Amino acid sequence: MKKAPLILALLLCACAPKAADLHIVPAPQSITTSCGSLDVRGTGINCDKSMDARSVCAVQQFAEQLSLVCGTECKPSGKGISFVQDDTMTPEAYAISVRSSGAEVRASGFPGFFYAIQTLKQLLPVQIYGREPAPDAAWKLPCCEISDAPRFAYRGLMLDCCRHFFSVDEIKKVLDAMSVFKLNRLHWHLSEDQGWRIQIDKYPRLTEVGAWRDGTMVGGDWNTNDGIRYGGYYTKDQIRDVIGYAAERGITIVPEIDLPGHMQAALASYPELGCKGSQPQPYKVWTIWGVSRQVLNVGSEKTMRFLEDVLGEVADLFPGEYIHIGGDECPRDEWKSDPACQAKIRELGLKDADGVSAEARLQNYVTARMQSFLAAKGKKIIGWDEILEGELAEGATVMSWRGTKGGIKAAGMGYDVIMSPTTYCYLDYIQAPDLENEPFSITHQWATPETVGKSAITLEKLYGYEPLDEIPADAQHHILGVQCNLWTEYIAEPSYLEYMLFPRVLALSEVQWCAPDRKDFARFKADLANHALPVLDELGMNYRKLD
Ligand code: TNX
Repeated sequence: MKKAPLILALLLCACAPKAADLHIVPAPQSITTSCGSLDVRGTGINCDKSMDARSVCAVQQFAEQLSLVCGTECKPSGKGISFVQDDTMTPEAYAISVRSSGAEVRASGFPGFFYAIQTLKQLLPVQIYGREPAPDAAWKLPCCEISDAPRFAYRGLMLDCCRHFFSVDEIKKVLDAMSVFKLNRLHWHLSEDQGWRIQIDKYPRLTEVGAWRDGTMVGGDWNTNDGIRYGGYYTKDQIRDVIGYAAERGITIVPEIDLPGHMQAALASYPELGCKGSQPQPYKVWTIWGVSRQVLNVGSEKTMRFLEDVLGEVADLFPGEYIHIGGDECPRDEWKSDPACQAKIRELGLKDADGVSAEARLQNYVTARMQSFLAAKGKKIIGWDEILEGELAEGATVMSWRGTKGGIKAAGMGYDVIMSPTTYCYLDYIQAPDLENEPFSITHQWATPETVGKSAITLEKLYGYEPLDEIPADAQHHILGVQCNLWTEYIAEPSYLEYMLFPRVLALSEVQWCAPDRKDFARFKADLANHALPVLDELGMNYRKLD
């Protein structure tokens, strides 16, 4: 007689799916499962009256999508899934409780509700991402309790749309996928030696001239040029469209105007911004890759006005709090012989000292000026870790790319940091230690079959990145988050762009979202195979198949 309850309990346990069978990427903080499921065909989907309009809109879109794929309308009434405002929760946190009698979703605002919806979608058949009715799929949510919140607030991805240009539609496709995996920042690299990509009203030649180059070097050979005029740019209307599209998906765009180096396209447009006298030939939008020695003449007030005008328009256009001002790879040889730069150095009393040149300090001065200019417009700056050389003004955020040292140092000094080291986060690097079979990438330039193993950024390598390694406990709160970068010197086609992004962006999402104890590469790979990769298929995304 006593055995009956035990058998019943065992039966109940046996019918519940294991948490590991639910395949949510990035893995939620906590998830428990129980028996049964909630049929969502034609289910009621309700919003609490105190929810804000954006959240309600996100829920409505979910209801419309579910109605479409189930082939039965989900109504905003009746029993089913209830979205409930819960002000006690942190901004990005959410909780989901699914019982066979109904489901409840709690969050304190848009980000939480949006992420809850992403999780609900991952609990459903992959056709939820499609545009076709699929009435025969199993439209059931498994009974479960999920409570979740991200580890890091800044969960970024950078796209270089300068070396090669990608259409608004392609960017939206990437934003769609980013939102599924709960990334929340797209760092949009918009200016380069090889092309200027953003409309600036006050300087029309930036896009008339600077957006176009006379050909591109072929493969890794610097002595070649394919002779094909190449370029493109985004109008302000297109950019507003992208900003709005991203915002609906919980993503803020961080625009980058890379200064004072990587500016050759701007110099081709407005040669008077350069260091006169040092040019053997007129400036041209660059047709080769690398670090150009032709940089802005920052000794001239005219250049400063140009930068402020450009950043002013950028600040007016992008609603996010951050503007990235680049700062990387700026050779300062031209400044050494330029009279205006040297006069500025004297005027500011800058000296070679403590291993930092007067010219490096001149770059600090430019960074600080842009920072205070943007601060007056309510914006904060992010810069590549070179901005740390010399003295960096308070309030700047450092993006650590040359390994992790810059980030460790900056956090220790009290600066906010976004970790983006080449050693783990460079998606332009080859994905497998196989030079022969992987498509031509930047790694092919320097790696040999013997060394490629070291520089390859495999899915597993990226997955294993621990951003707080070597960060002292009292500085860890300065690590705002993690970002991967996709530089596109050798990436001209959308399908190759996607191949380099995926599935590595999914590994990135767990580095950004999950506490270390929630990470498990074997589980993650199973989640990919069983669910996340079919989701990418449904989104029409190209990706590298698992090994
Ligand atoms: C370094 S990362 C760069 C880029 C290149 C990239 C190639 C950084 C701030 N600068 O300009 O495209 O390497 O991997």
